[in-house]
Amino acid sequence: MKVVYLGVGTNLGNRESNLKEAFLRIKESIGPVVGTSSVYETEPWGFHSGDQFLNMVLKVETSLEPSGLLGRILMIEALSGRVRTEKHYSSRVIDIDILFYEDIIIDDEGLKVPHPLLQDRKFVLVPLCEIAPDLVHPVLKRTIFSLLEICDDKSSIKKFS
Ligand code: PH2
Ligand code: MG
Ligand code: MG
Repeated sequence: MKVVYLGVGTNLGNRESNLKEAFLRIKESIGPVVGTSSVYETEPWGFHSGDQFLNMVLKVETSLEPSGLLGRILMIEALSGRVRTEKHYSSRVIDIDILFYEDIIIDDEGLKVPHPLLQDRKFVLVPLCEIAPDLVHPVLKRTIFSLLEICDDKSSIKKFS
């Protein structure tokens, strides 16, 4: 089994049930969820919208290879009613991002791991730091705790549950 960290976010519809549904689908089609952060209410990062996000991070065990994992994620997003239209950021019912896949580095057109912007986003670092403060970023060679310490993202993020 491989250990992966997934970031989950939603800012449309019934956000709490979107997260619950994603959690169940991840458990069923990716693998056992062995770590769960709190849920945070966060301001949209990188675009303007009145719709605040709920974000959380999950630690999941899986036997899927990275490409298979991405396939399952896209399937779960589609089943949850996600429609991909614009190229830029926009509101969405569910977004599931691969933050880390073991300590593997992937730099393909369609898949970049670790997630290339995770160090810039408090909505990822704060929940991640709750469940994996000592995890070392394989490219930046720093722990999540220290990445959070030096992150200058000023957007608002507060515990929701
Ligand atoms: N996801 C984005 C862009 N901006 N902002 C917040 N607060 N939460 C997100 O999950 C998020 C975002 C792109 O996936
Ligand atoms: Mg995302
Ligand atoms: Mg995504």
